[in-house]
Amino acid sequence: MVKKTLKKVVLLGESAVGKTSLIKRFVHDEFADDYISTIGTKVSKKVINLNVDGQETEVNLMIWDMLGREGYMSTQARQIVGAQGVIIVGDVTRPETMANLEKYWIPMVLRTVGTVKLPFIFLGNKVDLADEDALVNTLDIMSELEERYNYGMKQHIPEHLNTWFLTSAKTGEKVEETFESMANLLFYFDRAEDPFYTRIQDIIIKGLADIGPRTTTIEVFDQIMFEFSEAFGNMQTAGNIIREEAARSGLDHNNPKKEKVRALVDYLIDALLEEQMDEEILKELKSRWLEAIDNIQD
Ligand code: G3D
Ligand code: MG
Repeated sequence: MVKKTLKKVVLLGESAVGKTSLIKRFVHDEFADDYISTIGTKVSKKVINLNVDGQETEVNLMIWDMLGREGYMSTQARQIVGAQGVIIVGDVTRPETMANLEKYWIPMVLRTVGTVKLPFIFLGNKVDLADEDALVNTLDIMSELEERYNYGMKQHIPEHLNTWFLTSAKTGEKVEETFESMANLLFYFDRAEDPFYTRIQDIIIKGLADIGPRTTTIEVFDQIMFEFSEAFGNMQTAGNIIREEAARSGLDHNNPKKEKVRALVDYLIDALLEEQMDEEILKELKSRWLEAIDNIQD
């Protein structure tokens, strides 16, 4: 029997990076130079058939195109709600749009979707126009994004697919592969849990009962996560922030490195500052965390 699933996927990224063109290319297999800039959202549908471990699955993608401009935060956030997959697009000929994948779009998605773990696919579009510099810059960004946000994901999808691509809506390069990869990731995520989030919950539960000195990197990292969650108040949101900031620090939760934990401390303190917490208290908290890191023995 064919299993059927319906999934909402949104395309995000600055205006004119090529979101609408990519969807047109994928859904209708055409590229129109005179296509009118999108106003608001448009939803297109396309079916992808998968066969994973002998199980036939029909993934119905509902693809949301949207108005991509910084500053329309609430409109964008509303449209991300309920999304099961996110494709974040930059234009390789405009480096600032590539930098904004991580600076703007990823944090925005993570804050909007809360505890839900979503598959991300990153695109550098307009590769048909790329020069050498643009390619080098894009490849750098992509390898970092893959490491931070899609670590280990590639092994769950067929070998010819990936979690990032250099695409061209104009020539069609890697457009099909983008959506095929998304369908595969969605299928995988259906069954997966978020190991990082499970760990944070674990720490919160265990942390409540735990006492005694912390001397290894993992113990100190756990302590920081626990105290941050306590200071923050809302455990779920705290967990999201930790996950997001840990990714930004390049911290691998299975094997945390002292220097990455140190970087994380800065981000977490910033997050608490944003919550209007007392600066004196934060100063104390920060120096305690840094001291704990200095005293790590492993
Ligand atoms: P958006 O939906 O992200 O805002 P659009 O972006 O799909 O509207 O594309 C913006 C402009 O970039 C359009 O040009 C479109 O034709 C062009 N474009 C999109 N993708 C590609 C690509 O892969 N290669 C090239 N060469 N151009 C692309 P206009 O001139 O209509 O503004
Ligand atoms: Mg558009």
